[in-house]
Amino acid sequence: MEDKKYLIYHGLKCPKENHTLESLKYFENFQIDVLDLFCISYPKSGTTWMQEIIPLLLNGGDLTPVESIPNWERVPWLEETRAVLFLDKLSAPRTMVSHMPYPLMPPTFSSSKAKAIYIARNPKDVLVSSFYFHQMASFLDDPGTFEEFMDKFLAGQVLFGKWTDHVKSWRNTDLGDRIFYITYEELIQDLRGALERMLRFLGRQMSEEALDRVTEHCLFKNMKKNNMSNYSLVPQEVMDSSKSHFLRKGIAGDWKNHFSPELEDKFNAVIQKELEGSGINFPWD
Ligand code: PPS
Repeated sequence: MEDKKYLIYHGLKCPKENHTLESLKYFENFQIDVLDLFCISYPKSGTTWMQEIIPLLLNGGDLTPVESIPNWERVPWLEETRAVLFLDKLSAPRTMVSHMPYPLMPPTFSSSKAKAIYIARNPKDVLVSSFYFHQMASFLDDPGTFEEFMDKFLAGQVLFGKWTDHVKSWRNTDLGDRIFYITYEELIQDLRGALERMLRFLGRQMSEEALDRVTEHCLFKNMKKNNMSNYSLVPQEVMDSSKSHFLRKGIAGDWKNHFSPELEDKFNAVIQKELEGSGINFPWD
């Protein structure tokens, strides 16, 4: 049955607000350049944060682009309708984000030399963040109660499918040292240190002073004020900031304010079973 709000792509829900058959074709046929850089995330894991961080690491810490170009234009989503408008205009290295699982990446991605950064976040906080996002974004279904939304999340009936499928798909790649793994929690704990590690992965250098500036700029309290990144440019009828802000709390562990002990047991049981044998260890385990 045709869904009003979502396109179903290889079984994954993609919002029609910013995904079309054409945009997904563009994604599939995208010709990857050796210098391209991908930032991959399951939704609500720190995508917007990376759209702020990466351009600054690549340009030596010049704040001009992140303060003058909207995040979806400076680091576009490869699968979204806006990619075709903005990607061709970017100078190398082109940087883009994607919520796609690894097996759906454009066929030339794995044989290319393009690099990828994968950011993961505690799925309990992903769930909480997504719950509020569904309340404020008119292009998404009403989430219902928190428990109802958790059931949908665990069943993978949410944007881009199951969280566990996503993280597992990106751990089992043949990308070798072309991929760098980082977590939202590491950025929260030591942003400067995480930026230094990403700089090394990207083969870039930055003065201590520039690194201080970038770190300060990318703190939640400062990014929240950046109109090019806080989604205040989006009309209220599309994202209703009176219900929730896109840059909402920006902390690790907000799930503790939302999970009862019963919900925590249920959530842990499903996630642990699905990650069993994967060999993946996360800092929140
Ligand atoms: S989306 O819709 O997939 O693009 O969302 P995404 O950007 O991946 O995730 C949104 C959450 O990331 C938080 N965020 C930050 N946290 C800390 N510091 C900084 N600088 C930052 N920037 C974005 C944002 O607030 C959302 O998390 P919650 O928990 O809802 O606050």
